[in-house]
Amino acid sequence: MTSNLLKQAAAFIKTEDRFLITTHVNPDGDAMGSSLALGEILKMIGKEVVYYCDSPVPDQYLFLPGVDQFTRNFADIEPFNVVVVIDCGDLERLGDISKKIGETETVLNIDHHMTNNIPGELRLVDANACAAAEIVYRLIKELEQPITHAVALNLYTAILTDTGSFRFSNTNRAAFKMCEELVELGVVPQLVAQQVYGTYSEGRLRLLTEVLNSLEISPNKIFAMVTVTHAMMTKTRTGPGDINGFVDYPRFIKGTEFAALAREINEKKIHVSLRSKGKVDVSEIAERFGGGGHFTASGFNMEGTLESVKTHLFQIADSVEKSSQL
Ligand SMILES: [Mn+2]
Repeated sequence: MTSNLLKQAAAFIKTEDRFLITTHVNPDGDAMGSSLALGEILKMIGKEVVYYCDSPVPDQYLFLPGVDQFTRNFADIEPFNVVVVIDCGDLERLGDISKKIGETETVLNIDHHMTNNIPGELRLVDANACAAAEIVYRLIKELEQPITHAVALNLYTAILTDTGSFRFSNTNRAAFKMCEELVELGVVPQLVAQQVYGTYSEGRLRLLTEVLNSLEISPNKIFAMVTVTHAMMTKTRTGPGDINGFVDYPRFIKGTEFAALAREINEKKIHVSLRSKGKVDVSEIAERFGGGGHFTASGFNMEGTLESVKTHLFQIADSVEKSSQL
């Protein structure tokens, strides 16, 4: 992504009045924080902003300044000139709003996924960015706007969560540089960590025990997976927003190279999240099934039952070992 592109995007923003900001279903900290940080800045320079996300805001992100402005009501949204798509590489992951994308509005695409099929000319896509928040940060600097406490809190949360608390391979120098500035501006890391990681509902913890019990490991030990069924969520009174981060657990096992969490969307459709320790390119695996993502974090939807998806994934685990030097 060139600095010229940033300049173009900033110049374009100045000429427009009304922005719809949207992000992927089952939003994470980057989706929420990046959207709110940019929206707050746009408002500061006199723009009208509407936030839309197809899924409810997960409990652990309800503390983010401005988060109550997110709407899920499609009918409430009046026409807009610009739609800003943040942290989403796949049109399908936008949910209902994807039908509107690219009709008449100009699309500003802000993302850090390696694969990105969002239509539109204004593409601020950088796979080397630690989070969409890094690109939002650069755009804010280009717009020469001050970072308020609310913006700082949103950006910090986005970077903290998308880097897995500075543990994942996307953790870069920019992440630390930005966070240093954001802490200087008043963000208290301990308080954010408490909100994000210390506010499990009883249901979420009970769901985690069910999910961990579903653990299966491939015979060659390089792949581990867990599953989430409808029955588990009904029993624990939880929803898809409660499984954020659970896919990390099978990856924690010593010796595994990649891991999956497979969740029943309905009886015939499964969502699979994939994570890698860095040797196996899981975006390539997701692409085979029509999905995408990053080298170490990706996902896809697949028609079929949990059992059929498992069979496919274990076959892949077998072939990955044979085709590489793991
Ligand atoms: Mn992200």
